[in-house]
Parts: sequence; structure tokens; C-alpha cells
Amino acid sequence: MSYEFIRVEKADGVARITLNRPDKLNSVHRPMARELALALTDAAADDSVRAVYLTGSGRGFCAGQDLEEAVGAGGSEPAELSEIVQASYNPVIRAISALEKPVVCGVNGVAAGAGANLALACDIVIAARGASFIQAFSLIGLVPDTGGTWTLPRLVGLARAKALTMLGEKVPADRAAEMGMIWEAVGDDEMEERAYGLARRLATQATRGLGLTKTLLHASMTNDLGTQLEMEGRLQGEAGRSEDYREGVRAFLEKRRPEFRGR
Ligand code: T3D
Repeated sequence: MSYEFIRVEKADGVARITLNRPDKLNSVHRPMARELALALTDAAADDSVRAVYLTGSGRGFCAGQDLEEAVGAGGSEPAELSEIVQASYNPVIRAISALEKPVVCGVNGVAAGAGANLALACDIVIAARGASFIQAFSLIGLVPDTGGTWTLPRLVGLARAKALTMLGEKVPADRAAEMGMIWEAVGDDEMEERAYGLARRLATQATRGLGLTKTLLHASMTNDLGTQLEMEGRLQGEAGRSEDYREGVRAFLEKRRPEFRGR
């Protein structure tokens, strides 16, 4: 598959997806969103891919919606925003959420608007200390999208989610980590190695079990305890039928490192 606005490389069991419009801080227009959704669908279907790594090229991670596209600059039609959200962002967020493989995000620079919420939709988020998160929607009269109204209160609580989205302040990576919005902030020079390294490590783990864990945690956001307990039992049954479970137990008993295959 060839892409114009993202780069996709597969190695070490990881599909590395790089947003690639650096001169526009990787802001998202329709063709880029389509490519991103396609790359995620491909990563889901490809058994050789056991984890996904998402990052940005250049000095930014993603500045959100391409505002030139949104207002119809350069002679194109101004966009119906609800159509953009439904066509561009929702398929990407659904694909990340439904992907039964870990998705690591390496936030290399500013993540604004839809770009911030794209990063926060990933399973483990590592940001460079020089990076920041801005819920920029309110600054231009919009509401948060790209799953932000679902993700943010669950990550940081309602009080912080309200302040973040209404004030639209720039939140440095360290502060984002302190408030539990992301997993970790690391030195700018270490980010790539740390975040991609995590994706590589996850790809060697029992990825079938990791996928089921993700499904369970997401379901817990809406399930009551009884439903969740029932679901844990069912998915534990599934994990228990995996080759990785058999290998994990065998390796423990034989006092060696397990060799998981994600099956
Ligand atoms: O369709 C819909 O509108 C509904 C969906 C909405 C979802 C959303 O994401 S709404 C929020 C959209 N994003 C923003 O409002 C953020 C806009 N960008 C900024 O506020 C700033 O660029 C940043 C704070 C992110 C970074 O500032 P700075 O000073 O580091 O960079 P810069 O100079 O502003 O930007 C560099 C270039 O990227 C510049 O282009 P130029 O002048 O060098 O040719 C700038 O115009 C361009 N750029 C940055 N963000 C966007 C963009 N171009 C188009 N769209 C952008 N979002």
C-alpha cells in the first residue's frame, strides 16, 4: 500500500505510522485521515503486526484539523464540520479503539485540537518534554471532538477535563503526565527510543492477551460490575485457549524466557 501524507514502516512486529505533513505541523485533512484509517485497518488485519506506533514528523505531532480545508481556502468548498468529524476523525478513533493490539503514541511536539485527542486515544502515550497538548477547540468556537469528550474525563476526571477544554491552555508534557493524561514525559532526545522501544517490547509480549485486556478496560467504562465480571470470565477463557498462555506457563515451569507469538 502506498501513502502520500503518512509513512508506514513495518519491522520488529511493529507498524510504525508517521503523520507526514511537517510544514503544516501534520494538521489533518481528509486524504490524510483516510490514509490513517486505512493504515490502522491494515495493521489490524496483518498478523505480522503485533503493536502499532504512532508519531509525527518534524517539530509537531499534529495541529488538529487543517483549518485551510475547514474554511475552504484555495478555492475548495467550505466544509460541513459534522461531515468532517464523521468522515475523517470518527473512523480513526474507532479503529484505534477496536484494534486488539497495543497502540503506543510518541508525541514528538505540539498536539493541538484533534491532534491532542488522537494522541490521547492511543493506549500508551509517551511525550517529549518539549511537546504540549492543547484542547484548541474552544479557542476557535468549536467543541472537542476526535473522542476527547469521552477520553479526557476518563483520563483526568471531570473537573480537569472541563478546565482543559474550556480554557484551551497549552499543557506541557510534564504536567500532562502529572495529571494522568499520558503515561510518561521524557527528554526530547530520548522520546523516540523510549516510545518506539515500548512498542517493540509490547510486540514481543503475549499480544493476544494484551488485545483482550484493552477490550476489557474499554468495556469497563460503560459496564456495571456484574457485566464486567462475566466478561472477564469469558475473555479469560479465550486467553486461556491461546498458544501464548501455554507458552507462558511452560516457560515459567522450565525457568526460561517465554517466546510469545501473539496467537
Ligand atoms: O473540521 C473542523 O474544523 C472540525 C474539526 C475540528 C478539529 C480540530 O482539530 S479544531 C482545532 C484545530 N487546530 C487549531 O486550532 C490549532 C491551530 N494551530 C495553532 O494554534 C498553532 O499552529 C500551534 C499552537 C499548534 C503551534 O504554534 P507554532 O507557533 O509552533 O506554529 P505555527 O507557526 O502556528 O504553525 C506552523 C505552520 O503550520 C504555519 O504555516 P506557515 O505559516 O508556516 O505556512 C501554520 O499556519 C500551519 N498550521 C498550524 N496549525 C495548522 C496549520 N495549518 C492548517 N491547519 C492547522 N490546524
